[in-house]
Amino acid sequence: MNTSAKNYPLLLLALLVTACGAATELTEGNPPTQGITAQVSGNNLTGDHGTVYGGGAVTITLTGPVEQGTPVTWSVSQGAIVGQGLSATLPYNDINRQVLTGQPITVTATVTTPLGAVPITVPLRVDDQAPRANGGVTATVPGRPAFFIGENAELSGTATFQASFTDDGVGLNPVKLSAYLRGLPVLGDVRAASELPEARGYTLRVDVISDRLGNRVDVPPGTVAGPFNVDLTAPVVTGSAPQGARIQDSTVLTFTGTDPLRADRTPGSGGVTLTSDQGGTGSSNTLTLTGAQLRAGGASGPVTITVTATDAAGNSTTFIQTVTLE
Ligand SMILES: [Ca+2]
Ligand SMILES: [Ca+2]
Repeated sequence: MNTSAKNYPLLLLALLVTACGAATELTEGNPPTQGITAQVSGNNLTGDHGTVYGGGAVTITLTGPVEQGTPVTWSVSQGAIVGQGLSATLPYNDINRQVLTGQPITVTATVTTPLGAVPITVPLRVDDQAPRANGGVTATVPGRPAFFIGENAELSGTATFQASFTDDGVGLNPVKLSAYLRGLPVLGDVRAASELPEARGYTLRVDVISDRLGNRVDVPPGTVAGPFNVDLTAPVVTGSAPQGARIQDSTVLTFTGTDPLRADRTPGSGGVTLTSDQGGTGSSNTLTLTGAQLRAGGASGPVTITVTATDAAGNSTTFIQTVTLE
């Protein structure tokens, strides 16, 4: 990026218009600084908002008809600058990481010439700020808002993972989550519970959170979510009566839901709840339904009962029972 001293009157005019709200006539007799340019170097990206520097020190050097040893005073509209002769550096330090990001800044080199002090201004955009945590690591299940993955959370295959960070400057690099099982890596860049084998005791870790200029969040190594469990298998339902059984008012139909072992041979998430389209009385992992309850609901003769069983992770299955109410 080059900013010629030729632009100085225009820049000053613009500054005066901004500052005073009115144009002020420039006087004649500008010092002969034409040809002095400022060269900016450092890590940078060019996008919609022009070139943005950052993620490391930025150096500004005056070139052109200006001699080594010429006195130059350096300043910056905010943050810190270290100037030495014809060159200055915006250091990548704590202060600059906090204040340089977000709005254009101006570096000014005031060159002392025999005819007076001449400022060379260099407008710059800098992003030295790392992304911010904005909700952390959450899971989402369709139909539910995102939730933090609490200890021993039971997740079905419909759960997806998100790491929520925002960047005030050039934008994020994708944040990748890695799944670990009992301390060992299982899958990098995991997006959904369905990508993981069914098991208990997963954790999620994040490797690097950085923006596109390389400003990094200092994430200590280790767990960012969990431990949580993945349960991909719906409960199994059994009924106490054979299909097509003839029943009376006094008959009690009992439906029982059991959650199979996971693939890693640990118990399923359990907590099975049962409901039916014909009502009934649920308790723990059973549902009871009497002939009298069916009749009270308007049933008579052949009846089809649809029982739904759901485990703690949200996996559900349906079971159809046919009976004839006598
Ligand atoms: Ca940034
Ligand atoms: Ca299950």
